[in-house]
Amino acid sequence: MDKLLLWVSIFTSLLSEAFAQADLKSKVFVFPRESETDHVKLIPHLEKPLQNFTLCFRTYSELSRSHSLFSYSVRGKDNELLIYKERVGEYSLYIGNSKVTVHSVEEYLSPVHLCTTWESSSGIAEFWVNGKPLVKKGLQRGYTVQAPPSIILGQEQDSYGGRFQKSQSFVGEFADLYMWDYVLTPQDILLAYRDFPINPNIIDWQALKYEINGYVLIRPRVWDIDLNNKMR
Ligand SMILES: *[C@@H]1O[C@H](CO)[C@@H](O)[C@H](O)[C@H]1NC(C)=O
Ligand SMILES: [Ca+2]
Repeated sequence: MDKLLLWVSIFTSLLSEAFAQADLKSKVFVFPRESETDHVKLIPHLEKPLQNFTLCFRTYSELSRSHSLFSYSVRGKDNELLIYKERVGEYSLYIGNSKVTVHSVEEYLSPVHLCTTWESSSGIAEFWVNGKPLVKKGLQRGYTVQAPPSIILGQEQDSYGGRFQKSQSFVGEFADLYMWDYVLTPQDILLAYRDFPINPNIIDWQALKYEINGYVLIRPRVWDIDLNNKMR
């Protein structure tokens, strides 16, 4: 019996090492085709439920149809925390299956830096697009986002870790994902926008634990090299 337990624990530690951990600074995940399978699974540093959070990332995509940007599901609730792009300049945040939708002035085919914050005590949700705040909305005041989650990039979960649909998949480039268990100050949001995120304690793009499934590649981020040939 003791031997069995030993083998079980060795097997579990091998399993957890099957996930790569890497510094993806100045790199992107490329989702090069539309599919209902290709995705990246993320392993967050998160054991406790969430009362507050901030989530930031960049995308560069040709999609004009609706698609999933960040899918966080827990057992029994697939849309526990979901960021969904409805169309160019229109984003929805789902918390515990309720949603709010916000609008921004945005150019089709330009890279987007998006931050979303939510605070349980007020229910206030804030979106920041390319360093500019959108109109605040509120949802699920007093709610607690459950953990542990299954977090998937590239597909939208309709069950814990699965049931994807091609029509909701992400196609394009995805980068600079950071997540905190509190609401960042506007100053810190702007720092994340300028590529200096401060102490992301749930997900850190510079020490990312992930597992690629299907046709997803890691490539340098080239879409914001400026004329002096330096990264912003
Ligand atoms: C969430 O934020 C509120 C203030 O906005 C704070 O009072 C509360 O302690 C925070 N909760 C956690 C778990 O950090
Ligand atoms: Ca869903």
